[in-house]
Amino acid sequence: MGICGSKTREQAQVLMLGLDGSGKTTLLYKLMYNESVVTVPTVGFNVETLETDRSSPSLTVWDVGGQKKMRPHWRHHYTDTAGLVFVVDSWDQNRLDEARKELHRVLRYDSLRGVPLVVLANKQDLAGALSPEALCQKLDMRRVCEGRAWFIQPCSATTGVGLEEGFRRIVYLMKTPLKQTREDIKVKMKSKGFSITAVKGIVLCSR
Ligand code: G3D
Ligand code: MG
Repeated sequence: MGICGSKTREQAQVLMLGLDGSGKTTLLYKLMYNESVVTVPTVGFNVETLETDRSSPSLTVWDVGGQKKMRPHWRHHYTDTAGLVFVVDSWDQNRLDEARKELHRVLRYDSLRGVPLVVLANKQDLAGALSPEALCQKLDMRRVCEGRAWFIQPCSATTGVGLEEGFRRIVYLMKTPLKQTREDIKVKMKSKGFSITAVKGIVLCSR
């Protein structure tokens, strides 16, 4: 499911969704090039490859436009998706209900059943941004993610804080059986020596 072998390298498709303006494109380019780019609303999609170490597949990250008119196209990307990243603007509480509805709609698709999810609680640099715990409640995560490995990662695409960690989490969840992830993820990651380093926009995961 979404991880295809090749002679050279395994590839896993990570689908990054979220409302328009949540910060998807900004965070992808911050992660890749450590640069703050001026974005325009994404029409269509951006695709970038994040390299990992050889024990993990490299990630093909699809940043699909989040405007209302683009959302019906999201489902065309579901079939080959090994990991889902849903970006939320943690500061804009006016659009949280809309974000919740879209997230729940995505998670109802059969082809995404059991696919691990990381919610990136973006824009944590802004005063008044909701905490991951508050988002967890507002997005009704525990109920809607029953039977799925998931994690909420606070981050800021502007400063870069939490971005690598978020993608490290999705790799971890993709590689680890759900039963295991139910235990304390933090402890497990620490004990496995799971680490990540960004070098010139390349993400390296090692265990
Ligand atoms: P999208 O790809 O999800 O549609 P963009 O979102 O990456 O285009 O970002 C939308 C706006 O949010 C941009 O501002 C961008 O600079 C801003 N943004 C993204 N991430 C963060 C963040 O972590 N913190 C803050 N403070 N702003 C962020 P503009 O002004 O260009 O619309
Ligand atoms: Mg965009």
